[in-house]
Amino acid sequence: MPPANPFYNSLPAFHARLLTARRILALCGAGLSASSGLPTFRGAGGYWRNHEATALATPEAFAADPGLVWLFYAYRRHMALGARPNAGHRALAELARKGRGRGKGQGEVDFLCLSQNVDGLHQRAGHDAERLRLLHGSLFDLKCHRCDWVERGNFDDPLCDSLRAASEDVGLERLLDPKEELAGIPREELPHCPKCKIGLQRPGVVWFGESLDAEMLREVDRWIDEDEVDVVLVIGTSAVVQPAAGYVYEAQGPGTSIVTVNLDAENVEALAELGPRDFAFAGDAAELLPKLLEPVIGRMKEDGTFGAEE
Ligand code: BV8
Repeated sequence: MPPANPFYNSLPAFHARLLTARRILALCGAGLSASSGLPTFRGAGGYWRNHEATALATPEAFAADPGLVWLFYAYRRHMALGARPNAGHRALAELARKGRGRGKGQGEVDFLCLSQNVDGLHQRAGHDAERLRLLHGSLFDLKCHRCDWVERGNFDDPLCDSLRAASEDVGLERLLDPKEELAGIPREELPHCPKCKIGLQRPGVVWFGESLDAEMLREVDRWIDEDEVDVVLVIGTSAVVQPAAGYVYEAQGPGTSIVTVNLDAENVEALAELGPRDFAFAGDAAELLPKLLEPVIGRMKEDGTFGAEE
């Protein structure tokens, strides 16, 4: 792990803090899936590089050119299906599983993972659904853009014939390059709602300008308000998008440790408030998380599972 920041060498200090933690919240972003080969949004080669975020991820963009937006999301479905959860996803899933009862006398670790990622990798790592909130939905949920029809867990790739290009050669560069004239896909060739028959199916993600699921946000607020949160892990996110990023501060109490895990930890929003109880670890989340969480989840074994604590 590159000792790239003044807080790096406090791994033992962080482990000591972790062992006193009863309630842990994580906020995850695209950086967690980077090691699984999925592009982030703002980094080099990122999704938004040639397009403003709103150019492809808003209801208006879908209304204007549903075919282009669908090509983008069908391509991301295809890439996510070809990716595998990494050790960072698995370490968080283990924390959700093992953390529930750390052994006699140590009591429960109450862990909740908030993820901005829509790639399905947490779920494929076996993360307990009770301990996971997908703030921005999932590439693998479909819904009608007109009525209340929803289909959960659709992994068809290609989704339909007219989107076959997204599963073959279209490539991110062409999709995101506004200079590229991609052949429009006629509306009638796009998947339609099986319920109302009129509306188009759309990806089950939260677009910019759309509200997050109100019931889910109430649940998250209730969890945070239950008792002080000891540790907030801010993993692989630029902490720019709201209201997701706001949870870091909402969960922060007088005794809370904010722990930033990021390739360039120095530049993360959350660091701006870094205080004496906080930590920042610069490096790949897939490599850092198993080491950071080891006191609770045990050492990661060759086969990628997590052993009993020494
Ligand atoms: C809302 C799903 C109420 C889709 C996403 C104008 C009108 C309306 C709203 C707004 C507005 N202006 C501002 C807003 C609020 C807006 C917002 O936050 N905008 C931003 C751009 C400022 N928010 C909304 O619109 C939200 N809704 O506010 O509703 C409302 C309703 C109506 C009107 C007004 C208000 C909805 C936001 C949800 C958008 N949907 N995703 C899709 O995926 O296509 S957001 C999408 O982008 C992701 O889900 C994620 O949240 C975000 C990307 O952020 P990150 O995950 O952090 O990724 P990023 O690339 O930025 O950073 C990666 C980090 O990882 C970096 O720090 C990098 O250093 C690090 N890293 C890289 N590799 C590694 C690593 N770290 C560790 N290891 C590595 N290997």
